[in-house]
Amino acid sequence: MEREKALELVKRQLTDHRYEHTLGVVDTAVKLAEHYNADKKKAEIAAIFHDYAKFRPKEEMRQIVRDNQMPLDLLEFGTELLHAPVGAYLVEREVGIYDQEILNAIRYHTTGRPGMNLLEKIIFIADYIEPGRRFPGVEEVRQLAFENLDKACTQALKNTMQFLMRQNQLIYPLTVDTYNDFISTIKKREET
Ligand code: DGI
Ligand code: FE
Ligand code: FE
Repeated sequence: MEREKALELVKRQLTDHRYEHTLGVVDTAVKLAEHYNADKKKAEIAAIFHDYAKFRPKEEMRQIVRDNQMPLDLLEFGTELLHAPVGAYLVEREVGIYDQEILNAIRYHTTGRPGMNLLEKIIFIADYIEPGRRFPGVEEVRQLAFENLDKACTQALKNTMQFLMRQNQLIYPLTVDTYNDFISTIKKREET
């Protein structure tokens, strides 16, 4: 799909602020794809659509989770998690994107998952470091992103979990699994 067509389709789904965030994610994801020799076109499309479902009514998202064999525990960990898997579903159904790599990058952009591939890591980290992001610790992850993508993901996950814990929020088990997977992968790599 052409960039301009994709942007037009997603703009209608988002607020102006969230659209600006999306443009930042696109720019960052394409730069990371260039840097790490990933598929730039897939990175661009995944970034454009990563928050496609962000403003769907909560009940519609819950219904989509229940009706489509998505993990039911998603419903117990707060509504913020739903837009990622529901986004992957809607981008396939409403936009007609069938590329599983793109859909998985959207599906796992909030929690990550163990064994993430390059495209998934790029979207995950581009979402975290795009120029509009201003939270504590983001500068460190911005630096790491172009030096060591796995360490950048680990740090982003750590920051997110610390943020959630400070607010007494639930941490979704997949987020913890992703963090552990990065830690053990990095450990093994440094031992050899
Ligand atoms: O959609 P964005 O705001 O661009 O970013 P995102 O998709 O990473 O979503 C961030 C939100 O998701 C933020 O409010 C924290 C929340 N979140 C991320 N991981 C978890 C989580 N919420 C819970 N309850 N558990 C998690 O593991
Ligand atoms: Fe998101
Ligand atoms: Fe986002």
